[in-house]
Amino acid sequence: MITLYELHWSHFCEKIRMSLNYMGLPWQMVGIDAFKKAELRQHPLPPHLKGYTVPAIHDANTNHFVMDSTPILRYLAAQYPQAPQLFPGDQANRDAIDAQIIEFDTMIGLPARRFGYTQVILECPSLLPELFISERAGGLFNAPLLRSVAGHFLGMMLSKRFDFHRSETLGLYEALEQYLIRLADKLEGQEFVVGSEFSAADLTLASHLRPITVVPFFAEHPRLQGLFKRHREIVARWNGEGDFKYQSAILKARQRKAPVRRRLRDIAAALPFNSNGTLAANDQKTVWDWGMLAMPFHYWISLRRCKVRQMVASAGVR
Ligand SMILES: N[C@@H](CCC(=O)N[C@@H](CS)C(=O)NCC(=O)O)C(=O)O
Repeated sequence: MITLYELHWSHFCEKIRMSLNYMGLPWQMVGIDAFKKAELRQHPLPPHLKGYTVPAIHDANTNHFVMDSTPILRYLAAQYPQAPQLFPGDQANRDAIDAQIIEFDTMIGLPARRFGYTQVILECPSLLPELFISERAGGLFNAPLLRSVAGHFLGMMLSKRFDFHRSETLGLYEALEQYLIRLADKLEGQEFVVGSEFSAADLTLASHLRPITVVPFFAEHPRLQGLFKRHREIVARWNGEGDFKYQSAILKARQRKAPVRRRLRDIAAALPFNSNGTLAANDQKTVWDWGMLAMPFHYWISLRRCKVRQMVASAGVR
């Protein structure tokens, strides 16, 4: 049996769940505590990685522990060649799928995570304690007032870890927008992301789009609807669990308040991420250093730059 260690709402983990379902392998999931990561620490840290992250798998059939989503896919494909193939076709096609996945992990997976969490912070920050610390202190953080304070505190920690507050100065929304428009144009009229067969590249694209389904700037973008259609079809088939908690929480929040949108800007920007060859880039920063002192400012001011609450999109706001 394969055990998947995960944070259930993570799109990198959804990528593995869908891949295991696609391959038809027996597997079980174990949710981890993101602060302790005790289940991961029972295994030695793979030497090429800087710290423990999820998804990670332990395969009891081979006693292998594999961390990082694309190395996990490579392992599964090599270990279970009789199962439906994540990397089908000849060697050139397999290499192209692999390279495409690493690019998506880096160019979509990282900024999409920043924007998804930012939207949660802006529209329903009290979801954060439920995601991260609902079991702590006998459920104390589920009490209304504490939950709200803890939500902002966790929001600040996450902003420090992933630099959410720098997105607007980096032009990151526009950079991902431009990347996705190019991708949408390229995939128009093309059934599969790579070659002539369904592959892990299709699953990866579908999972990495999920966080930005809650960001009106992307979700309502007239030129990105083809990508979101692909996302919906693939997750319905290979995941089938419906909305994630953050999607439902944001929908609920929007029944009370208008969504948070962005003022549109006409700027050219490039994504500031580079993969390390066969390993995707990651963007976690240290939380507890002197930079944390500036976080209240960044959390309440920089993070909210360009953002506006508005019921429907207009010429200058989406
Ligand atoms: N490139 C990695 C990304 C993994 C990653 O960053 N996982 C996040 C969850 S989305 C994590 O474990 N975060 C824990 C932390 O930041 O300490 C992959 O493809 O698996």
